Amino acid sequence: MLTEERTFIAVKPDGVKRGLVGEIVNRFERKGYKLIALKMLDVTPEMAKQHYGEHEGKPFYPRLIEYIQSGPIVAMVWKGYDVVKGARAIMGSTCPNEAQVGTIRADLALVKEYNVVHGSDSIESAEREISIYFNQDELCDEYDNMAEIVIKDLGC
Ligand code: IDP
Ligand code: MG
Repeated sequence: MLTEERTFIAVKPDGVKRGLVGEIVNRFERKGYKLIALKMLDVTPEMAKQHYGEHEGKPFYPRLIEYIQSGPIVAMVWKGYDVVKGARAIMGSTCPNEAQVGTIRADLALVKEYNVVHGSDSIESAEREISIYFNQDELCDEYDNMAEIVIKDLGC
């Protein structure tokens, strides 16, 4: 039986400034994932540190913290079957030149320092990241998603 998960996806400040929000949302939407939350916000220093705590001490950490606060982000929660892994596949590898052609980062980004999109790397990270950016009452899960209906109809 397929199980449903949630993941945290964000269009990073470079993606917002370059006008790529619609393009990036579209990649996840057309796959069939269910959008259950979306908002634009300025990341605070506290949020940035919580989000990227795992990278503290690495050479690129100070620039990463600066980058994620360099303009508004578009924060989202997506739900679906195996969505954590599937969303990472749609995003592509961290370094755009190593990412598979057809992925967001391969198609839309040049360097890993400005790779336009974030996506959680595990179910545990997803739940932690969702709680940094959203309150429970901001998640809108009470509607039907067509892709889920089709899958249920097929009896998977
Ligand atoms: P991910 O975003 O693909 O999960 P992580 O390794 O978690 O990649 O790194 C978080 C973010 O930090 C990356 O998306 C990228 O923006 C930045 N980053 C990662 N590695 C480097 C690096 O070696 N140099 C500069 N920036 C990096
Ligand atoms: Mg990561």
